[in-house]
Amino acid sequence: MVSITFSKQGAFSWYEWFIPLKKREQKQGPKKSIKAALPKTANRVGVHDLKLPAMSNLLLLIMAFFPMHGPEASATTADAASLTSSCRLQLIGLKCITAEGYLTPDAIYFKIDHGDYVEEWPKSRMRMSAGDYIDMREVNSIAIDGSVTFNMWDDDTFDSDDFLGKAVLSCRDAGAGEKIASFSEDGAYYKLYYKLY
Ligand SMILES: [Ca+2]
Repeated sequence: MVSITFSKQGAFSWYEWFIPLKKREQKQGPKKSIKAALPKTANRVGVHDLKLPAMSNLLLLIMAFFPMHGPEASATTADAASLTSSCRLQLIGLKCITAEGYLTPDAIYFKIDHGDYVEEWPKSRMRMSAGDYIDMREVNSIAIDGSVTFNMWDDDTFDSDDFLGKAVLSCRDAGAGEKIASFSEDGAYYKLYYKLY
């Protein structure tokens, strides 16, 4: 039996930690990878200060303190990477807090930079003044490869268009629920609500 001292106050026996696991093993068979993943010596930093977690959280704790190496860990990392490499973007809405222009509504459009190409969207212009909100939940979702950059522009009729800011929408936020991108160049202030999944 391996016993590891975490502090002067006492020692933990790994066996005590795994008693519930032992009970599970009797029903489901052994889970050898858990013990195999444990190093011979433990990092002393902070371990003792942690409350003993519920068994369901224990594995997460162990993985956080003792990063694994080897084929299993590589597969896990690859899975995580593939989860963040592509996703879908659903726009929710666009809010104008402060318009760039003050005599006429802004004529908003985006240049969406996908990395290997840029598309202008929408083809029409979104006329917006302070306080306006455009519901975009009916807009078709689009596939994202890693991330896209939304560049917001105000289409001016008689001079060059005004750049109102940019935001990177990343698949790292997939599943994180509603997000907000702010555009605040040139005196304007817009909020784009969206989610990635
Ligand atoms: Ca303008």
